[in-house]
Amino acid sequence: MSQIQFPQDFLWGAATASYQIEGAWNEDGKGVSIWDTFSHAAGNVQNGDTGDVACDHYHRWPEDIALMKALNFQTYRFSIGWPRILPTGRGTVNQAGLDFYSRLVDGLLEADIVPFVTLYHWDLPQALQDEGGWPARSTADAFVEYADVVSRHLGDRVKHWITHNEPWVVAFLGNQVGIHAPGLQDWNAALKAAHHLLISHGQAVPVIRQNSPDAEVGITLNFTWAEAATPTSYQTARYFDGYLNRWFLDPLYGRRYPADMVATYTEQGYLPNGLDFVQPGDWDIITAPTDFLGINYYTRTLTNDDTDPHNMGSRRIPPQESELTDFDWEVYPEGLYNLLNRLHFDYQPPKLYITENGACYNDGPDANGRVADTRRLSYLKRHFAAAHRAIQNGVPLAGYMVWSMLDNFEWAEGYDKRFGLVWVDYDTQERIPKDSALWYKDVIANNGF
Ligand code: IFM
Repeated sequence: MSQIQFPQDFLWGAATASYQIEGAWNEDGKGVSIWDTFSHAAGNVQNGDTGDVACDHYHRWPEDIALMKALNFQTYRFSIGWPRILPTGRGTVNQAGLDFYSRLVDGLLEADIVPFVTLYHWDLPQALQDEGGWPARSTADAFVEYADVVSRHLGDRVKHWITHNEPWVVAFLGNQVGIHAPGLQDWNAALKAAHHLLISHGQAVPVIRQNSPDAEVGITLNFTWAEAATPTSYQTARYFDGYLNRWFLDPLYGRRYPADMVATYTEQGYLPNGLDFVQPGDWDIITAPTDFLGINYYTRTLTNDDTDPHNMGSRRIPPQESELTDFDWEVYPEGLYNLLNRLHFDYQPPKLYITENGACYNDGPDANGRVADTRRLSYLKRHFAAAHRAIQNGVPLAGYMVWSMLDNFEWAEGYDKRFGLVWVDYDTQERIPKDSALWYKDVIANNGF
């Protein structure tokens, strides 16, 4: 008998993203993405790693589906590589790309696994970057064209759609901090990118609905739980909440951009022409009703008097006694509990899914080929329990997707950081379910633990 029982129909699974696992970077008519360009340029990714081969999922997807089935997954969240579908971002459609995802969706359905599709998980066609990327409004139009092509083709079988994954990361890590593709350091460009990502989301929602009747459509944001360790750093914690959470949440839920952040960005000179990128009608577009909010949660932001609000790197000051993952992120399940309550009571999305939660631990196989990742198992157990407590408070949480199904290409960190439930040997492409995966299999079977 489980002590923690999740609601009936709760959807359990795991997530990945195209560039992080597929490989086959230049096969079957695929165009070049900004991550191909960025990872191929020296100095951008640890060890010069690229996604050229990654987990070779493009060729090994039947084996990967069999693994998911063996692990009891009920859903699989994956993203579509835009340059596989529209190699130059718009116009000519690459049928081979559509066929790949069509086979993947059919394979999942045959295995009784619900396909949960993300349209944009960061691999923008390079041709669109050459025309200005997300800071250019025309990229939003191209996204809507892409969303139309994909949802027309897969919409009969895919019934869960996420427009964007973590638009904050796209806009700010890519265009302001510069550690992600395309590698710019320009605040104003990042704020424009954020707006155009929101616009493209709002414009795509009705298009997807039209092409995929009865589907659920939503967006996934990355969240932090921002707290002040000292009373004097309260403003700094609030700044990080605004920068990371509210800049996207508020417009999506009808509150427009948060006034405190607009004032700060104006003072800093990041908005020399004000919000000139906001056009008449934009707020109506951005607030297109959605069916769910996707939540990606990993850790909290804890500020103290040394935290510099204008330095991302200084935003996490874990207390000395805190437990850290192998990415040095603090393990803080209470942050997930707090966040779920806050989102439900403050913004009221009709439904929530945890579309990513998990941890980087680099444990590998022992002499017997077993991967005893006890720390990941413990991390997941405590976060599942936190989510369960939130459900008991009335939070309409409908599913949980662990990041990630496989160890994979962790962006600027390359292959050094492992988040998978399943170990990947990048030389042989062997997959080994870790102890956490075997435990998770039972959690799914019992709908609790
Ligand atoms: O690997 C990423 C993923 O692509 C987006 N969310 C966070 C994960 C871990 O950093």
